[in-house]
Amino acid sequence: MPINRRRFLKLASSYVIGSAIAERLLATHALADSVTLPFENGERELIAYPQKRALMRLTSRPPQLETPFCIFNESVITPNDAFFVRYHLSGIPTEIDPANYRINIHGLVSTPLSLSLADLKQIADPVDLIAVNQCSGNSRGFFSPRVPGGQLGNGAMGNARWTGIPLNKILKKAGLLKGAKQVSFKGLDTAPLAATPAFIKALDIDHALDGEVMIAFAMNGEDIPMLNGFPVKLIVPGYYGTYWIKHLTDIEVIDHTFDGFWMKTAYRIPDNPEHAVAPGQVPAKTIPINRMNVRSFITSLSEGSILTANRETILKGIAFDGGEGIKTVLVSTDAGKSWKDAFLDKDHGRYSFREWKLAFTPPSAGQYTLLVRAVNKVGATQPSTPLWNPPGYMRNVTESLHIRAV
Ligand SMILES: Nc1nc2c(c(=O)[nH]1)N[C@H]1C(S)=C(S)[C@@H](COP(=O)(O)O)O[C@H]1N2
Ligand SMILES: [Mo]
Repeated sequence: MPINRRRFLKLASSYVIGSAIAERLLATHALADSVTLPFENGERELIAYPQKRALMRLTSRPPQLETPFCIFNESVITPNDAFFVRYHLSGIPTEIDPANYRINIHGLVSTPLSLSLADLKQIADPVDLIAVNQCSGNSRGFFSPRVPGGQLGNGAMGNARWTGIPLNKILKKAGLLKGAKQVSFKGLDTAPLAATPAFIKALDIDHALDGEVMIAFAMNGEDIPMLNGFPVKLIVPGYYGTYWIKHLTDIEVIDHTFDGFWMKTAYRIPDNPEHAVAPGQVPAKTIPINRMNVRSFITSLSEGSILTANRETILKGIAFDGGEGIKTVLVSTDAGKSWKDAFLDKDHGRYSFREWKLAFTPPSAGQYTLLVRAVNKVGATQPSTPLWNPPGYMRNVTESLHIRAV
C-alpha cells in the first residue's frame, strides 16, 4: 500500500516541473473521469497524484485537490490518500530527507532550538487527537453572488487522527522570554517571485501554549503524505486549515502581532458576531479567521437520489464544529415543516466529525426536500439562508438535498 518513497519523489518532482514524461505518466494514472460540481464552471478532472487516489483537481500549480464527497460516507476518518490538498505558493517541496530535516525555534526564547525529527519525538510523550482540518473556503463555489478564490465544493475538509508533540512542551524547552506575544509558523514551500509574501501564519501566545496545538508527525498512524505536509504539520484543533502549516520548519516567538500578508490582509473575516455582511458589501472592520463554525451534511444520499416509497432507508451523515462538540443533529424530510433528532454515533472527541443516523420511510412516491442542521453544545447552529462575506469563508448554511421516492 504505502508507495515507495523514491518512486513517489520521482513522480512528484517530475510532475511539478511539468515534464512531458510526468504528464504521460499521470495520464495513465488519471482516469479520464471527471466530476461536475453543481455551480458554474464546476467540471473537475479526477487525477491521482503520488500517494493519493483520484481526487478532484482544482489547480495544478500548485496542486489543489478536493475530496469527492462520497468518501465522507465511507468512514468517520478520512483516509490519507483521499484527504484534500491546498497550497498557496507554487514552490512546493517534492523531496525531503527526513534525516536532515530541522525545525528551528527562535526569536524571544532563551535557547533557540534546531530540532531533528528524533529530537522532536524526545521532547515529550506523543499525543493523539482526532480533528477536522477544513479550508476556510470550503463550499465557496456555492456562494451567490459568486466570490473570487478557489471554487470549492464541500470536499475541502477531512477528519484524521493526528499524532504529535504538544507545542507548549517545545516552547517550554526553548524557554519563552518576557514580552512574547505571538508565535509565527512557516513551512518549506516558497513563492516563485521574491515579491510574493511567504506563507506565514501566527497564533497568540496563549493559544500556542494551550496544550492542544501540536506538531504532528503522523496522520492516521502513518507518515503524513507529502502533499499534506510531510514530515511535520502544525495541528490547530478547531481552527480553519489555514493555520495548519505543512512541512513546518520555522517557528518564531515575537513581541508583536504578526503583520505579514497572510494574517494582515488575507484570511480575514468581518468583525461581527456572524462574520458576515450583506451580499456584495465590504465589511468596515475585519479580524483574522479563527475557529470553525457548526456544519452538518447528509452523506448517504446526493442531489437527485431515488428511494423506494414505503421502504425504510437509514439516512446518514456527519456534523462538526470548532471544538464545543455536537449536541444535536436535526433532520427534516419535509422541507423544514418538521424536524427529528438524529441518533448520534460514537463520540471521537470534540474536534472530530460526529456521525449521525436517522431512519426515514418515504410515506408515498414523490419529491422530498431533506434538510440537516446541527446544534453544538453552546447552542450555535446553522443559518437557513447563507451568511456571506467577500472572500467566501465559513459557509455553513443548513444543507438541503432534493430526492425522489418511487
Ligand atoms: N506550508 C503550507 N502550509 C499550509 C498551506 C500552504 O499553502 N503552505 N495552506 C494552508 C491551508 S489554507 C489549508 S486549508 C491547509 C490544507 O491542508 P492539507 O493540504 O493538508 O489538506 O494547509 C494549510 N497549511
Ligand atoms: Mo485553506
